[in-house]
Amino acid sequence: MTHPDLQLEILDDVAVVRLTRGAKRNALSDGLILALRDAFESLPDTVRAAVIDGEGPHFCAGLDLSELKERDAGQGMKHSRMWHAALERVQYGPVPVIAALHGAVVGGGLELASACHIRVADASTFYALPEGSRGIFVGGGGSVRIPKLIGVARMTDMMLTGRVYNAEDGERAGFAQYLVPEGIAFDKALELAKRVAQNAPLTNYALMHALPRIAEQPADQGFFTEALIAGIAQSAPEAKERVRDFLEGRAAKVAKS
Ligand code: 1HE
Repeated sequence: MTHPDLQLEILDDVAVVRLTRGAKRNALSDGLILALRDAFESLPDTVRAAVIDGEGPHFCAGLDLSELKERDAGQGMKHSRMWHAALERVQYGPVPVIAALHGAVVGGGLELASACHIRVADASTFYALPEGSRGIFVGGGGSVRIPKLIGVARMTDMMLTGRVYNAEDGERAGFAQYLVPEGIAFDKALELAKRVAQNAPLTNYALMHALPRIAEQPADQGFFTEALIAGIAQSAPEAKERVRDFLEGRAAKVAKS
């Protein structure tokens, strides 16, 4: 993966994937979207968690509007499917991904953030879906993923009225799981990624690949799938070792935060 607007850095078992197109507010060109897909397809086997970050004052301004040229319906559909394929690699790739958010998280930038597993926002973050006022629609999976975070009603309002959520209101609405002071979203995301990287790989895999599917299933099927995954996870040697470590006093207790 080499693209001038994407940087991949490996810090032990954590990959840091950084959008480096700050001058254009990290607007996502087709080339950059494909590079993101490639980056998550070819992470080294040693990587156990990833952080996505954006250079400059904003996380991401969404679709590169300068590329929004005349497309017919079929080309528009294929373009959207290209985004789907790339963000699917983020959500259902090899490792949990933590987004470090600051400044604008808008349009396709919010779609990218919503494909990640954990979102850490700093106090400068704001969220919007300007597609509504640009005469277009979300095309990067936003209509599937964003309502799961904030609900259909809030997303409808954002697109109809151009409403912008600030960092605090955004956290309350469900965009981000963590809200931190300005300037430290990356540090917090990296700290969380290091923690996530210590989990048993099968637990992380189940959380990424099984949980969202179970949550979509009717309860009866969900309970059954859960039982299958629970059985598989607890049978792994690493799970047995971790439980033994706790019972023999070698593992940390759960502590109040
Ligand atoms: C861009 C883009 C972009 C900035 N495509 N070039 N997204 C939007 O509708 C958001 C559009 N952007 C903005 O509202 C603002 O740029 C920001 C709030 C993100 C940042 O404002 P600011 O004042 O810090 O920066 P700026 O001066 O507006 O932009 C700096 C440069 O970045 C400028 O280029 P320059 O050559 O004049 O320096 C901008 O043109 C450029 N730039 N955003 C292209 N998005 C799968 S479908 C997804 C559909 C969508 O994502 S639609 C929503 C698109």
